[in-house]
Formats: sequence, structure tokens, C-alpha cells
Amino acid sequence: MKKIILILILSTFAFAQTKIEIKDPWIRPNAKGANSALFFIAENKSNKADTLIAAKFDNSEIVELHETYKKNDDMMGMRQVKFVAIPAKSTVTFKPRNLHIMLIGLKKDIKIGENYNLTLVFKKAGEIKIKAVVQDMPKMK
Ligand SMILES: [Cu+2]
Repeated sequence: MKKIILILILSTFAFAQTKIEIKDPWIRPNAKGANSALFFIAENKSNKADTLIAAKFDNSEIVELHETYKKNDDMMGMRQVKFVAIPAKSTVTFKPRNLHIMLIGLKKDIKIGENYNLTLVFKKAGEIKIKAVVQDMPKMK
């Protein structure tokens, strides 16, 4: 009987988890005191939706989840969002002029070619550590 209960607990735990894979993380170079941003592809391989709720970076004063939106005058603006949903069996791309992680108030110069450790925090998948390369804006397609 004990064995059955244990299996039930374990399988419930397994179902509550999601599998999120982070691909191609990169951040923009900038000088100390300025802002940067983190971009990546988040792939949810599980059949449960998950939610990105926070990000951590040791080298900036503030880290925020941001989205880009079109203002009334057709200019592009950006604003903080509390979370970003990552639906089941789908991919969400964080890219320039779209979703991004805003790194506000850099504590040091962030230079092209360097690598930085960051952490993404998901509601179900928990903390995912990533290593992002510093590179220029990709060419517009
Ligand atoms: Cu932003």
C-alpha cells in the first residue's frame, strides 16, 4: 500500500513539471551605467503551459520582463510585463522589437564576445541557468 502511495506522489510531481529548453541566449553590448537586454528562444516541450515570472543577472541593478508595443503615434515603445506565458508544446521567441529581458543599469561594461550567466525563473520549471554570449544586433531580415 505504501508503495502505491509513493508512486502516486511521484507521478503527480512529474506531471506538475514542465520541460523548458532555452536556445541561443544573447545580450547586447553596452557601457557601465547604461541598459542592455537579453534575448533567447524558449521552447516548452511538455504538454503543460508554463510561465516566465522573473530573471536574474548579477551585473545590472534591475532586471525586468519587457514587451514592445506600438504607441498611438506609430512609434515603438516598451513596457514591463509581470509574466510571459509559454504555452504547452510551443516556442516563444524573445527578440529585438519584441519580448526581451531588460537589464537596467549595468554595473560594468558588457563587451562583444564575452559570456554571462543569467537565470530565468519559471513558475513550474523553476530556475533555469543560462550562459548568454554578448553580440551586436542581428541584421534585420
Ligand atoms: Cu525594454
